[in-house]
This record gives sequence, C-alpha cells and structure tokens, in this order.
Amino acid sequence: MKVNPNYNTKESLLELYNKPLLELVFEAATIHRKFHNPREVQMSSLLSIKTGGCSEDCGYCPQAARYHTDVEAHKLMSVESVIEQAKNAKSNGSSRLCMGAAWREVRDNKDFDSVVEMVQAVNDLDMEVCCTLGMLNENQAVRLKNAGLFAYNHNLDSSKEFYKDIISTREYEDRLNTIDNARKAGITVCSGGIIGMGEAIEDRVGLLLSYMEMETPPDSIPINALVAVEGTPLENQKPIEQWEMIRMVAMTRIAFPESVVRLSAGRTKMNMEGQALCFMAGAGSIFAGDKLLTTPNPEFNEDKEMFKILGLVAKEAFAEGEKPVSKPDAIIDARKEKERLRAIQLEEAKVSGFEPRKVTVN
Ligand code: SAM
Ligand code: DTB
Ligand code: SF4
Repeated sequence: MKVNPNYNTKESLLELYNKPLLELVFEAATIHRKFHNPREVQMSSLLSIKTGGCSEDCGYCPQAARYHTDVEAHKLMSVESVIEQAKNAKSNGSSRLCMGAAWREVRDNKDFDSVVEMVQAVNDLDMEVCCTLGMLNENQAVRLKNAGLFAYNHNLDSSKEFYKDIISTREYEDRLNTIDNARKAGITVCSGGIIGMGEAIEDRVGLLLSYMEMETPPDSIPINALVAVEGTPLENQKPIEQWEMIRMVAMTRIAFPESVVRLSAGRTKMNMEGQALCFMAGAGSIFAGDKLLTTPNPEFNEDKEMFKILGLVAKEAFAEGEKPVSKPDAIIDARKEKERLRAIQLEEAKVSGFEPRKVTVN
C-alpha cells in the first residue's frame, strides 16, 4: 500500500493532522509496525561536496550567493576526500551517504564526471549513495544510475501554492520533472519538505497531496524543520514546536505507509523525548554526524546514546532495495584514456629532448 486510501484528500489529511496528539501517534505507530521494523532507524550522513555560491534564491538556504551568511563558498571536493569522509561516516554507523552540491542544476562538465566517480567509489564501500545536486536531465540521471546511485534527493519543500513565496528562480514543475527523470532512470526517489517557513497547515498537507498525485510516491520522505540561518530571508522565523514535527512525521507515515520517513534537519532544537515520539510515529532515519550540509547537527556519540536508551538499532545498508551495480562510465574512461595518451606523448617528447613550452598565465 504505497498511498493510504483513507487519507488521500485535503479534508481527511487536515483532520488527521489535527487529531489529539497521542491518538495520532498511536495510529501512525500501528501502521509503522505493519510495514517496517520499528526498532530499526537508519543513520545517514550528509556531506556538502560543493558548498555555497549558489545562483538560486531559496529563502531558507544559507548557500545562496545573494544572501550574506557565514557560509564560505568552496569548489568541488576531491574524490579522495569524499572517500575518506564516507569511510569515517561508515565507521560511525552510517549506512547511507548523501552528497549535496549547491548547484541550480547539474552541468555536463568535469565536475559532474568527478561526482560520477564519487558515486562509484562510495557504492564500492557498500554504502547507499544518495545525491542532491539540483535539477537533473534524463541522460544525467542514467549516468548516475549506472555509476551505482541508490537515491536522488530533490525536495518539493512545501505546497505548490506556498513554494512561490519561498523560491522564484525555479518552478515547482521543474522540481517535478527532475524527480521524474530520476525515477525513470531507476533511481529511488527521496523527496520531502521543510516546516516552519511561515506556511499554513494546509501547505504541509498540500506537500503530501503533491506526492499523492505522482504515479509512484517517493521511496523516502525527509521532513526538515527550518534551520533559520542569519542572513537568509527566513532568519527571523519563529521556531516550530516539536509537537509540529511529531504531527508532520505521523501524518506522512500514515499517508505513505511504505515510504521511509526521514527525521531530517532541526534535531538540535528537539529533546530526546520529542525525537522518541517521532520514532514511535514512524521516523525510520536520521541524519547522523555533527554537521548537516552547513549547519550543526547532534554528534554521533549523542545519537548512539539515544539509540541505546530507546533500544533502537542502526539499519543496515540496502534493507529497502538491492545494492546497485557500478558500471564503467564511457565519458570518464575516454577522458582517462586521453590523459594517459597525453602523458605517454609528453614522456616520449622528453626522451627525444623536447621541452614543452611554458605558458605563463597572468
Ligand atoms: N542545490 C540542491 C537543491 O536545492 O536541490 C541540493 C542542495 S539543497 C541544500 C537540499 C535541500 O536542503 C533543500 O531542498 C532544502 O529542502 C534543504 N534545506 C536547505 N536549507 C535548509 C534549511 N535552512 N533548513 C532546512 N532545510 C534546508
Ligand atoms: C533534506 O531533506 N535535508 C538535508 C538533505 N535533504 C540534503 C539537507 C538539510 C540542510 C540543512 C541546512 C544546511 O545544513 O545547510
Ligand atoms: Fe541553491 Fe539548493 Fe540552496 Fe536553493 S537550496 S539556494 S538550489 S543550494
């Protein structure tokens, strides 16, 4: 049951969201137990592989170049550093790595070739690889799939109506197309939203209704609470109450019984009891490690302690689907071959006494 037929209208979802809290949590917990192992919670780590300097105007985002935040822009990380970070996340119990880039969209360039290599390398570590790189066309999605990408994260963020108040440089329709491209390539879809941006309860319901309109709803639905960052247009938003997070997690769990509901950004503002109710209500994953993309998150050790107290166990990789096979990438192989031949040519030229011309760049 991908979508719950009892809750597929605005009215029924609103009624559900507004139920007495403990009734709502009980109903969500009952569904959760039918479709998932309630003791298992996945630890997933985030890694910002390309930080800041983004051309978009997403009102919540500290990485948009136009806002004056403390985020420093960095170029793409090297494949070697990504492997090192992935190994560290794995040794701390994470079974999934989500690599994020502050891009509007993927471009067919050397940076994307490097991302393809990162996907191959992290998949080789037996971790689920997720990427969130902005908009993606069909060919790019196929390249990522062939590299071994397990999931693509692309959030609708809120209802179609409220989205316009938060982002103007990209349409809701563009987001839907990217999700479709990932789905068509055979990559699992991770898509969710943010609460606490000033939206109405109807917009939280509206986000879920957008997923219900899809032929197949997302395999994973991350629920984020806004991290209000100084310098962004949403810096002064009033923080949400943790009850709102619990309600949103519970409503999502009931509406999409098979999807993994991910308790995402905003945990530093929650206590253990609040998070426990989210797990009870069906959250099956957290982001682990002291940093999300650019903002703080609880330390690995804090979460390990919480798991111990609550009797939770970290979910293994590929519990929700087979490990993808990483296939060779023709574009990367052609580039490497060209580089190899060029190195041989230079070597031969040196032997014959030829000195390559030095080019001075001002
Ligand atoms: N640039 C790509 C994109 O926008 O799709 C990928 C990276 S972007 C940072 C990934 C997601 O992080 C956004 O869609 C948004 O849902 C979430 N996000 C960004 N800033 C946030 C914040 N301050 N609080 C909560 N979630 C945030
Ligand atoms: C998602 O839904 N939340 C994550 C992940 N997908 C990419 C990102 C949260 C970012 C929070 C703000 C930051 O750290 O920059
Ligand atoms: Fe750029 Fe993504 Fe941030 Fe929007 S959310 S500004 S697209 S990095």
